[in-house]
Amino acid sequence: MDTLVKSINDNILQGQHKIVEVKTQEALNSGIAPKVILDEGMIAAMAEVGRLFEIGEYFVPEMMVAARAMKAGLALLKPQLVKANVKSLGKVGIGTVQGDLHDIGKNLVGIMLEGAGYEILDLGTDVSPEKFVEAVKTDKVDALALSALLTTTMPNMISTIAALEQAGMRKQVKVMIGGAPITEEYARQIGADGYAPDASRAVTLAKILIPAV
Ligand code: B1M
Repeated sequence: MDTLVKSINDNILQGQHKIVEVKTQEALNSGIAPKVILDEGMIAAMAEVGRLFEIGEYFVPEMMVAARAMKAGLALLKPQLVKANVKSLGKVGIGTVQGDLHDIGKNLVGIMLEGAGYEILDLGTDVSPEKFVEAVKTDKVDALALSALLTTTMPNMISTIAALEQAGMRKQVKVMIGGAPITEEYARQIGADGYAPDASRAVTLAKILIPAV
């Protein structure tokens, strides 16, 4: 691994957001591909944070500072990942489901979709089924992208789909889902239109689900 990329990875693990910012800028200036910085420097570091949390070496405060450090670096990568697109390919409402506060993956999916030419309505985290329904009614989104990182909040994807059905809006919106505990099988089970395991495959899925106009 490149030493700058390794330094980004190490400093995310240590929650050093200012150093992550500096090293990310240096890595970009030295011509390292944004995708390498993202995958090897940032996403790999967050996976390690999760592992350390699981074995009891990290606790919630360490996860929080690591997340802040990743966000600081991601903000610098965003302009490189999002290229200006003149015509919108469609509008996607994106949010983390009710009860769930994890937003890094959701933000990354939003950035990649935006980069691919979709208009993004970011509904934030802890989004209630009613708020998702409102986005379809009022903001006329073509698709909803639901994110869940906790096994305990996955069922809120079911509640969201049920709320869309109850409001008579299920047929007019595509529902795509993702997040670490989500699987293709789960998407099928709950009647979602599709599942994407990561941000770039969320773009591929959006292209399939949202017909080009
Ligand atoms: Co949380 N947390 N956390 N946490 N946290 C996990 C998810 C956990 C797996 C850690 C672990 O035990 N190894 C575990 C969940 C266990 C489980 O449910 N089975 C866990 C836990 C337990 C908790 C708390 C309950 C801890 C506590 O309080 N005791 C608590 C819950 C709070 C809540 O939400 N109500 C909690 C809190 C937090 C922090 C606030 C401290 C912080 C989040 C900060 C933030 O997001 N602003 C945090 C963090 C940082 C993590 C880990 C370490 C990293 C998550 C992350 O950002 N990954 C995480 C461990 C892990 O995931 N390995 C963990 C990087 C990100 C780029 O990946 O989010 O997977 P990810 O997104 C990917 C794909 O999943 C996909 O694309 C993204 C990019 O490729 N994707 C989609 C995501 N959404 C999509 C939507 C789509 C498509 C693809 O739509 C189409």
